Amino acid sequence: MILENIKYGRIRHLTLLDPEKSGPDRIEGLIEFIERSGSDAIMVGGSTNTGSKLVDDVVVSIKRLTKKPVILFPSSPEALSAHADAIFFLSLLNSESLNYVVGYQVQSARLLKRSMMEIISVAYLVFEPGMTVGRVGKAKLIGRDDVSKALDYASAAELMGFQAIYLEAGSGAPKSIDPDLVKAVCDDVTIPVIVGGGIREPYTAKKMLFAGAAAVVTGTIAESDPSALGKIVSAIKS
Ligand code: 1GP
Repeated sequence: MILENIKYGRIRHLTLLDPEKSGPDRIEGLIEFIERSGSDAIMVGGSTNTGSKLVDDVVVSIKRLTKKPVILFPSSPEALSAHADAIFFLSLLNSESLNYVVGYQVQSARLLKRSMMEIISVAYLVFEPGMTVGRVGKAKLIGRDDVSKALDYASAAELMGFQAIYLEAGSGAPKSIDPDLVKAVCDDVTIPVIVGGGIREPYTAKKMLFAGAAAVVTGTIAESDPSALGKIVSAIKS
């Protein structure tokens, strides 16, 4: 089970691939790098308005090239593929739009229940600067060091029964979330905490793990500098 593997430290680094940027021509090279880096799992998603055909094609290609688990990270109820192993069933709790909190989930829930995928309910909290997901998801951004607000949301997420919390600074963020805030959240909740957005340096990734994060996600680095991915994964696992 993927959630169990995240919880017990068997999945500590996840690579996010955006289907729009990881088309069939690039996917083979990217998977080769991911394999060599030692990253534990692959997330697919990220861009806005990605159609299900493209997501499905990318997931099928990835499954053909690697045995690593593939987890959907959908930006919309259309960005799904039954060929993935699991889905982060996200609720963007600090969105001002009900669609991102529960509306899109209502649209896809029955379909997902009939799939073979592991469904992992994740409270998705978007922090400053938020980048595209902050804008598109109409997030009321949480300050990257606003511990009190982060604890309010994280505690609510835990009491509402989410299986994990994802602290997101936004893909391509110039700065990650403050590791001290990550520590405060991890100390306060019993569910696994996943951190992503703006993590490009091995020491930043390591700090997140020291802070108590169960897993770290990197996306941009795999697309812009795949060789740096190995250094991040090694730092996490050292
Ligand atoms: C986005 O947190 C991920 O959801 C990855 O962010 O692209 O900045 O690594 P980066």
